[in-house]
Amino acid sequence: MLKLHNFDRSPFGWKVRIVLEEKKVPYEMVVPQNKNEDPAFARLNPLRLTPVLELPNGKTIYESTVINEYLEEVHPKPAMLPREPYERARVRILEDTADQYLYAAIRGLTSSQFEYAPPFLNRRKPGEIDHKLLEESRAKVHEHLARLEQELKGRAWFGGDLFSLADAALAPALTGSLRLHGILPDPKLPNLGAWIGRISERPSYQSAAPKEPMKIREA
Ligand SMILES: N[C@@H](CCC(=O)N[C@@H](CS)C(=O)NCC(=O)O)C(=O)O
Repeated sequence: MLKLHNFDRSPFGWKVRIVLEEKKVPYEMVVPQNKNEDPAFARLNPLRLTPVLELPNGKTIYESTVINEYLEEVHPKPAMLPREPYERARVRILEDTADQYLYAAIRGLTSSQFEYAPPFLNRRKPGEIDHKLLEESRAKVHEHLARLEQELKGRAWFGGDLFSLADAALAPALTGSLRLHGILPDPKLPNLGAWIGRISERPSYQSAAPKEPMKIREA
């Protein structure tokens, strides 16, 4: 059986779990114990990041986007990439937006206001908040959300009629982090609100969601 080395609350692990669940691929969830020091973990992924997909023959695949592309190739049904090349590229651009740009802005939003103490984000004392980073990050997040709202115009999913790799990649940010930060849902972003409603009903999303999500602890 496939093994997925990842953490319950990890957004990148969550993104891969949605694809595994959507494609109904059985897998064993393995939570790393000491990934930064354990040499065995470095053999799974020399970058020491999760998620890592371990194949039954012991070979490993890391980087969530690469893992999901592998799953799409090996388990093509249901398809999570459209057939037409431009539409495939569009889905990949949206996935890349989530991974590289939206998460960077969310990280700024979090670190400027909170100390990371899983399962809590501890709110910093007023004098310790990095207001410059907070405002820059908030502006970037809103810029991305305005664009994503447009991408959903006339579409049920980021992949159009298809629940796509981009939908899986965006789910942890749009339904997890940004909900926690009170940024979504937002009545000014109705397409994103409707998408959140739809994905929340999806069995793959429900099975893949963190069992113990992050919580805010006020100062
Ligand atoms: N580009 C990587 C990012 C993976 C990543 O940042 N993973 C986080 C967990 S969500 C991690 O392992 N963080 C721990 C660390 O940086 O040591 C991917 O898409 O898989």
